[in-house]
Amino acid sequence: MILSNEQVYAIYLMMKRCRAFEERAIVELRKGMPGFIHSSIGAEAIPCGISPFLAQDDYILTAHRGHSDIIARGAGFIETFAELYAKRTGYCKGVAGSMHIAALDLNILGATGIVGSGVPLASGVALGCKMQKNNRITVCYLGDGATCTGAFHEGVTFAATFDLPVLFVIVNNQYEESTHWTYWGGKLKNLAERAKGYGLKGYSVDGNDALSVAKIASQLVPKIRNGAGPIILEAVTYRIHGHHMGDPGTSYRPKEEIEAWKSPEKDPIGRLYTTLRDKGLINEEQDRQIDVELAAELDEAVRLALASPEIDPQEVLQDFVYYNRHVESLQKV
Ligand SMILES: Cc1ncc(C[n+]2csc(CCOP(=O)(O)OP(=O)(O)O)c2C)c(N)n1
Ligand SMILES: [Mg+2]
Repeated sequence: MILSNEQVYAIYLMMKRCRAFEERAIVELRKGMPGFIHSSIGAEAIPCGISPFLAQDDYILTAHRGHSDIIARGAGFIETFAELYAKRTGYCKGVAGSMHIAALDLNILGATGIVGSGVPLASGVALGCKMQKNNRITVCYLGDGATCTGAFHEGVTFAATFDLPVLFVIVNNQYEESTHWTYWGGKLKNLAERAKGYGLKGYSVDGNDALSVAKIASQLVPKIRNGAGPIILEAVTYRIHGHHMGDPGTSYRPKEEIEAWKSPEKDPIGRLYTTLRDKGLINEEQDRQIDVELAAELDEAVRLALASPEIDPQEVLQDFVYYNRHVESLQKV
């Protein structure tokens, strides 16, 4: 697969969007925005390389570090910031926040803070798609640590048994809170090897190289859509920040390691910038202009979030009423 210059540039822009969002979210958190931020800075190439190959009605699920996953799928700054600020205008009326955000209109079925719990959910969604023969696939983003959970085992077993159209993307950012992935990885050389235990195909890709991610996504997505069944893709990256923004992340790993991964030679945005610059497709001035425009868009999103009302407590209960009615109607079937 050869990407056009426009496609590569679009991936670059999307990575810049994800990075700018996260950087601003950290600033807002420090100003008093509620909740936690688990930063995905450094891992943007993974969703930005995969998303262009998904159809509009495909589904994604993600975990507690999922801001870039949803932005790369088209989530807007305005609704996402409103959600982070716990406002009525957020994607989930402000009751979900960063770790449980869903944008159903975009087929973003949700993040989850329970490590690994997205895996069986994704398999369930993929089962629904298979039964409805709707030709949709589901992408499930999960962490390296999530592969050690029982939920991962059950969810992947289920998907393998029923040959479901799902791509499990293991975002191996190398850390599970303060533990390096190899601590729990046993004798594995990489996490794609876990696929063998389920009789599935597993692939490992440099998750900081957006073009490599795009290339493998362009191959795996149509395969799954054409009935190949579930596939596991490990994308190796690095968690630049601490586990969440309250964790400096420096007591259990060398500072030099962090600095090396932040360098333009390893950083996914720095790497793609160099590629684009060498092709004459961008220069420093144009890059600065992108930052200026993103900052203005973020200023407006934050302004609107702050000016928005909180949800009326009665409305929270209403959503439960709808849920209960839905369950009741299912029970009658
Ligand atoms: C079932 C469960 N166990 C433990 C936790 C606490 N916890 C939150 S994040 C995390 C580490 C997850 O590591 P990984 O899956 O690699 O995701 P990352 O944080 O690196 O994105 C843990 C242990 C949890 N939220 N859920
Ligand atoms: Mg991890």
